[in-house]
Amino acid sequence: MAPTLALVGATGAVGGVMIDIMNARESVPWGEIRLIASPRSAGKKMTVRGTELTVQALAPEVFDGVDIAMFDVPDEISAEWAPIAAARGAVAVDNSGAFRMDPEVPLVVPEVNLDQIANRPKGIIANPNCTTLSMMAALGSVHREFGLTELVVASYQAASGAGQEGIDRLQAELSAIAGKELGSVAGDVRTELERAGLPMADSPFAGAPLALNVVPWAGSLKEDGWASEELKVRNESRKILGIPELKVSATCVRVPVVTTHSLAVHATFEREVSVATAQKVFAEQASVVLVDDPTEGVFPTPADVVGGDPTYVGRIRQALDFPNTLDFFVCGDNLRKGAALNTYEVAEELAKTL
Ligand code: 11C
Repeated sequence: MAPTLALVGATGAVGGVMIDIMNARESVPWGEIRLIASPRSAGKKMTVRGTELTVQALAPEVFDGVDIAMFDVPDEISAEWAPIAAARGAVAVDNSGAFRMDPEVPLVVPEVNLDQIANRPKGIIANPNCTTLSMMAALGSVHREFGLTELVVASYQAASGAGQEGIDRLQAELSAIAGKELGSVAGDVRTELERAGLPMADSPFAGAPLALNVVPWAGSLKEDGWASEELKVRNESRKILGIPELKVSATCVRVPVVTTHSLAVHATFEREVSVATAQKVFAEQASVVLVDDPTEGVFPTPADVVGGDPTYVGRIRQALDFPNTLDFFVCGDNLRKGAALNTYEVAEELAKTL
């Protein structure tokens, strides 16, 4: 019998992308599809693959008969409800941070460690953070070729990483400053936004303007001045790649881009590297698109790749002063491969095993 799929968080930004992905698939393996959300959204009608479905309120019974439940909800909701779904017989594929570092929960990127989906004693599989995910298909492919030992990354993260609130805030800031001559005097953007009724205290971006700016902060404050996003990149990269001692240092930065995270990657390997081999490896990875022709000014940018499924890689260079080291730039849509698509790909792979 075709498996039953539940989508928990169906009315959120990532839930909407999951529905778009299902609608765009030539075929899906599902029999029944159930849409689930908070009681506030229950009763809402949404169309999936031509059928109008009514959103159901999150409750234990909605998981009865469900084979796979994709979750895109806040950490505390997943922490409570993914185990309930699993106890009712579903495999939960969870996009929150609640279970990612649990040793009994695999953290899966199909291009890198698909074999891990079978290893799920809690009936839960975790989906990585969108920043980690945005580079992982590309990084995994060069790791297989050269053997990764050290990773230094700087992220350029889009506003939608902070959800619909992040998108709305960036759009409001851009509207408030449009056509004004700002950005040449310290503090003028901040003052103009406050004047326009956009107090910094209300911003999801660490109390700094995002328009005409970059903000060297993403997530919450952790020990010794690290931001949670930076520690997620370190811990999750180690777990996905299966290199527990991997040396990682990350700096996460928010930029005024609506959707698509970018990362500047400085990766050191056990074996000798070459740009030509790296380009070949990237080109051969099905979910990576090589966009790398410096003579023609060709490289990936968020504005050019947003809405796409692949990870786009360019600016590939052999680091001049660091042996066995590559520098490259990746862009990936943080709502698609960075969240909804990877979760859905894991669900599709699971469906083949049921
Ligand atoms: C951001 N990467 O850009 C975050 C959003 O752990 O799933 C995703 C947070 C997470 O703000």
